[in-house]
Amino acid sequence: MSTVLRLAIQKSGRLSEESIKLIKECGIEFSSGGGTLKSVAHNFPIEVLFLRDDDIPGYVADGVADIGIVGENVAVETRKKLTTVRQLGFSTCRLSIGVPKGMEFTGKESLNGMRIATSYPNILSDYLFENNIKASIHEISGSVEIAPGIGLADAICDIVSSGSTLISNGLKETEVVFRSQAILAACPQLSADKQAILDELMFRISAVKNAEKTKYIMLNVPDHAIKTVTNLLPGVKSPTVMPLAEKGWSSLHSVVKESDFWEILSKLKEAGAEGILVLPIEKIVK
Ligand code: PRT
Ligand code: ZN
Repeated sequence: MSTVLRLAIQKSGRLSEESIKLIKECGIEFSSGGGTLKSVAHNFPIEVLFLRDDDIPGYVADGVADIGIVGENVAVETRKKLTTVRQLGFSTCRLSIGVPKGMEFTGKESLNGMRIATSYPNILSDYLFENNIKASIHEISGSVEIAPGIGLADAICDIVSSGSTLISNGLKETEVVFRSQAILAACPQLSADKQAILDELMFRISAVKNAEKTKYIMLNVPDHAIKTVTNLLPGVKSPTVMPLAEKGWSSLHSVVKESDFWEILSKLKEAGAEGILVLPIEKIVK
């Protein structure tokens, strides 16, 4: 039987949708609906396992799965031996200290002597150790944010994204303990065959990630302004310039970062550019 790489992703939760989308954008087709526990891709040597996120680091470290997509917070907390292949840029969040909003808090030293409730005792104890803070950790598995209100703890250390959960529980965010995003993690010992499949997958993921937040731009430019406009559009290498049927005009094609686009738009117009088209890009192979 030919080698298949086993990829573990979250079955249902905050990581699932983006994980599935990423793999599908890599051109890998597999079914992901319903209560599927595993699914074999039909056009790439990969098998997808659908698991609870907390189980992914252990499965990957033990080699039950070869690679997995999981939050850095979970990967680091479990202290499993994993290789971080790359960060994936989604499910970003932070692990922060929250204290009752009326509490005086002047900095991390204020944590000395406190009881801190968390589901992340390992990450928190590393943080306290590194910052030379003596506090006690109260491990709880869920609804951490209610701990101060019921007198279980003085402060909490929990995942924050928008911050609204803290606010609605009468807490304020103080110190950021850890910043997290989804990562692709691998078992430290992969066979050469599996490593080759992973390399191909990584190549595809890079192409998808390079294309994110970039746009393809096409615009008409009077020939005398080509140089000015070219300088405004760095592109992958340099813009493509093609003559238009109308004499004295050319069409320029290039790639721009979406974040730069609005800034250069007015400069492009000033330089005489017209008929500006901006299109999405699916993949960029460098
Ligand atoms: O069932 P399973 O065990 O697989 O899933 P889960 O319920 O344990 O995890 P899930 O799906 O909630 O989160 C998976 C991963 O998403 C986490 O490990 C983080 O890496 C990442 N992530 C990103 C988040 C958040 N954002 C997030 N906001 N995980 C949890 N939250 C929770 C947080 O615990 C808190 O209760 O959302 C609340 C705070 O959100 P805000 O926006 O109010 O600040
Ligand atoms: Zn979980």
